[in-house]
Amino acid sequence: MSTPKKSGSDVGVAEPKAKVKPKLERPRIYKVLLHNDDYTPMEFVVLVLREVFNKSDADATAIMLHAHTRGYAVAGVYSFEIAETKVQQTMALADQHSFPLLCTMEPEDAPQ
Ligand code: TYC
Repeated sequence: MSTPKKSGSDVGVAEPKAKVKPKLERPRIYKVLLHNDDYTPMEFVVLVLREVFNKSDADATAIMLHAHTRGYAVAGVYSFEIAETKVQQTMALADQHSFPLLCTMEPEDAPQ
C-alpha cells in the first residue's frame, strides 16, 4: 500500500492573504481601594495596610490619611488574583473586628 503523493498547487492549507499580527493582551492590573468610613479606627487601617499590603509604617499612615481625608486611597496595584485575595483578607479582618471598613478593586485603566 502506498501513500498518495502530494502534488500540484491545490494541495495543503491556503496561505493567509495578509499577515495577521497576533494581538497579545497585556494582563490587566487592578487597583485595590480602601474606602473611608466614620467608625473604623485609624490604627486598624494602618495595621491592615502593614499586614495585608506589606506597607511600611510611614506609607501605611500616609495611605490611611489619604483615605480619611479624600474618601478613598489606593492600597496597592496587583494582578487580578492577588488583588482579589487582598480584598478578601482585608474584609475578613474588618469583619472579625466588626469594623465597617470597605475594600474594593477596580481595573487600572491607564495604558500599561
Ligand atoms: N475615618 C476613620 C476615623 O476617623 C479612619 C479611617 C481611615 C477609616 C481610612 C477608613 O479607609 C479608612 N476613625
